Amino acid sequence: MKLVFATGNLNKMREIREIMSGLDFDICSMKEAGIDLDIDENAETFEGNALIKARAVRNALDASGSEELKKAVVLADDSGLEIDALGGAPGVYSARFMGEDTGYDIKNAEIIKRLSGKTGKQRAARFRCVIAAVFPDGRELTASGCFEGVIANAPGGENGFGYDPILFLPEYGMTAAQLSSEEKNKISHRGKALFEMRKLLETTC
Ligand code: ITT
Repeated sequence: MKLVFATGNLNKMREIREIMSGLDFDICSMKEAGIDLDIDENAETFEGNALIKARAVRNALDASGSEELKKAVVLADDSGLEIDALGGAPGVYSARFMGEDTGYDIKNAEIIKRLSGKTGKQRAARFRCVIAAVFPDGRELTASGCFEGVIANAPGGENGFGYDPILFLPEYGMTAAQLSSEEKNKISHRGKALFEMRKLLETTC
């Protein structure tokens, strides 16, 4: 089955390929499928935005003229960091928090600053991910996953991307950016959502 991923985020795409490797899916990014779209993610939920992205790319593939791409299933990932002490922010605005072009060293430092004085469970946070699938016949599926932790007192680790250096995982005694990519993919929001989606695709198709 050909799967086209509706993401322009190269770090997500790398993780998606790692998680789906060895399976019987022919995976490509929207860029590799020749689709260049600026999608307005204007929903207020991860599920809503994942569906907006997947539907937009599905429509673009229909218009592409390629018979192979017309039959592809489009998948999209919408994800973000939810911090309890900030009322769930940045949440669906994770990529846009402090501006899309602001570096994650600055965004992460600002989050740590906003949590100053908070300890233990007051620092609870999690990554959430919703994967949406849109089929050529219009059917839609969604699957979700979450990755629980607390906001670290200081950023740590060089692996991963985005907010990984500030999500501290008490069970592992390290941040998400200190896990290897293999370890992160096994327990992450994205790993869990994709595992669920794989099962749905296998039973649906
Ligand atoms: P696409 O919409 O093109 O997929 P995006 O980066 O804009 O790419 P989102 O709108 O889903 O994606 O925003 C997700 C943001 O949440 C992402 O840019 C990171 O800042 C953060 N994020 C999501 N998953 C993460 C992870 O595994 N580790 C660290 N940060 C993550």
